[in-house]
Formats: sequence, C-alpha cells, structure tokens
Amino acid sequence: MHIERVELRHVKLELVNPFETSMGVEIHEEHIIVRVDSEGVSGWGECVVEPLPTYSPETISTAWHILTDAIIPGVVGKRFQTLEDAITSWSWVRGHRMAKAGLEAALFDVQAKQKHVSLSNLLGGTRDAVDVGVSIGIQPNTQKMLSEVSAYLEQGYARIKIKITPGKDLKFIESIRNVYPKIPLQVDANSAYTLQDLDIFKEMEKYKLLLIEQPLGYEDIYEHSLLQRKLDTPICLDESIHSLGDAQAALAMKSCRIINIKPGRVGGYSESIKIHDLCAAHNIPVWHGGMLESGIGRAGNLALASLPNFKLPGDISASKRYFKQDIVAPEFVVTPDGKMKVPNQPGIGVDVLEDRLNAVTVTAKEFRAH
Ligand code: OSB
Ligand code: MG
Repeated sequence: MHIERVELRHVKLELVNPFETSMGVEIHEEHIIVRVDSEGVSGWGECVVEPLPTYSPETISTAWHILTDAIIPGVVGKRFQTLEDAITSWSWVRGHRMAKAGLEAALFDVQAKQKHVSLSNLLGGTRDAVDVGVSIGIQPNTQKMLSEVSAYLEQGYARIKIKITPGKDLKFIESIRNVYPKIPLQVDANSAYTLQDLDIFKEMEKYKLLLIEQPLGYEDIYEHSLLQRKLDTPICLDESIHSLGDAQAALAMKSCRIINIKPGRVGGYSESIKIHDLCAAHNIPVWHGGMLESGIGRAGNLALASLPNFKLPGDISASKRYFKQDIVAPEFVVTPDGKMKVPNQPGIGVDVLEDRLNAVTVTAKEFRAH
C-alpha cells in the first residue's frame, strides 16, 4: 500500500434539529473528513471529534494537530506491506484515539477498494442489513418527546433511545411507557449522575428499559460495578470504554452487561473488533453507537455493525434524521421494518459528493511526500 496523498477537511454540517444532551446542545455537526489516495483509489474516513471536549477530551484542534504533526508524517509517501503495518506506524502515539480512528478508517476503505470487497466483508461482517434505532435528544416537555417518539416509530425505527439528565428523566420515561408499554426503550445519561442518585435508577427498573447507558463518570469503571450490583436493568458503558483493556476491566468487575462500541472512541476498527470478540466470548452483547456522523462515517458504522455480536439495534439512523442533505450518495434510509442495508459495493460502498463536501468544508489541508 503506497500512500501518495492525504487530505484533511474540517467540515461543518447543519443538523435538521438541535441535538440536546446532558453535555449541551449541538446545532451543527463538525468533524474531520480524512481522504487517502493510494494506487488509483481514494479511501475516506470520518474523525468524530467535536469543537469542544464535551464528550471526549479530544477536539477538532487536537486531532488536527496530532494527525498533522505526529501521524500523517509517518504515513504519507510511505509504502506498507500490509494495512496492519500502516496502523503500527502510529502505535507510538499515546491516546488521541479519535484522530487515529479517522485515518485508520480511510486506510481500511483503501484496502477494501483495492481488494474489490465491501468494508463489511473486509471487517468480517456477516449480515447484509442491521437493526437500527434512533437517539432522541432531551426535549422541552413530555408532549414534545411523545410526538418525536411517535414520528420515529412510524418511520420504522426498531428501538428508541432518549437522552436523560437529572430533572428530565423519570417523567419522560413514564410518559413514553404509558403510551408505548412494549417498545424497546433505553436511556443515555452521558455521565450526568452519581451514586447518590441510586433511588432514581431503582425507580427506572419498573419501566423495563433495555439498558441504562453511561449513568456515572465518563472514565469510571469501578463505581458502575457498584451500581450494576444493585440493579436488574443492564448498564451499558459508552464513554468509559476506550480500549480492549477497559472492556476487560469492565467485564471482570461486572460494571456493565452490555457495551456500546464506537470506533472513534476506541481508536478504530481494529480495536473495535477486539472488543467485539472479547464480548462475544463472554456472552456480552454489543451495539454500535453513533456520533451524528455524515454518510462517510455512517457507511463505516454499518459495515462494523454487520459483525455477528452486534446484537442490539445501533444508533445508526437515516441521513435525513440528521441533515437536510448528506454528503454521500445514495443517502441512508431506514426500512419500515427497522433495518438499514449494509453497503455491498467495494469499500465504504457509497460515493462522496465532492460538491457537497466542498460546500461544508471550513478548512482543508493536503499532504504529499516531498
Ligand atoms: O452518547 O451516544 C452518545 C452523539 C454525540 C455524542 C455522544 C452520543 C451521541 C448520540 C448520537 O447519542 C447517536 C447518533 O449518532 O444517532
Ligand atoms: Mg452514549
């Protein structure tokens, strides 16, 4: 694999609706798109960093810096025997997993295109469609929440997740359960609670939630084990799992019964597959999280979510749930039975629309060997 050129683009896409969580409100989605040109093909990846360190300590600026000054100089103009060799070239860089994952994704796309196989096929996927759900932000009142839930159910989503924060939790869950006693329903706290809030979680048990996502500290594994011990509802860790080692610790401590995998959070597809396999061996289901990706990241998410131990619906929604217009074609759609097709064309399996990409680009930078 000869890496001739790398390009970074800071992109800014307007969301169709503001997305509110316990971490704040997002009106635009800003990420970094990575393009790698190698031997006649272009590979694409999406680096899911955000402008400020609300979800992850990484930001657009830190990832731009690490890619530009540490990672890309060891890749551009180089020839690697294998994809693994390319990935190993940045193993000396500590942390900065989202930065690594964006470039790794583009290299996987290059590899799949050069082998004329789909990314799903290259990663070991076994399904041609996956169950998908929707992640609904915090709403001003229960009335508005109910209309959101009903609209998404009508579109076919197989599972509803709502964001919660202290004061906007039980009454929202109760209002949904009153109208929809049976739908698969889960909640995501994004670390907004502490062990002092045990009574709130105890109260949630009667609503038969599929899971409670990341209730406690964003790097915590130990306190989640204390909470899980007191609950029948499964805890699912998101923010706390950055690596295979974190997943091993969480399973050993029984901190959760389900894990959310986001390739950006754990450093890429390679680490995601290790976590997927570890969980499979321990009978722990995983599901694919989301970072409001554009179609580039979404295509990769679908490919990864086609692996067999992704047993619960992912936060992988239709393009139009996020953006007026996506930057890839075809756009992603959800079927009436709550599934999304896994692209089966070579690589990520969708075409990047260059004019759309240019329209959403804030800054771009090109790297070539000199
Ligand atoms: O915690 O899962 C999360 C979006 C940004 C940051 C964190 C999270 C989310 C989501 C969005 O829940 C899910 C999606 O992409 O649809
Ligand atoms: Mg989450």
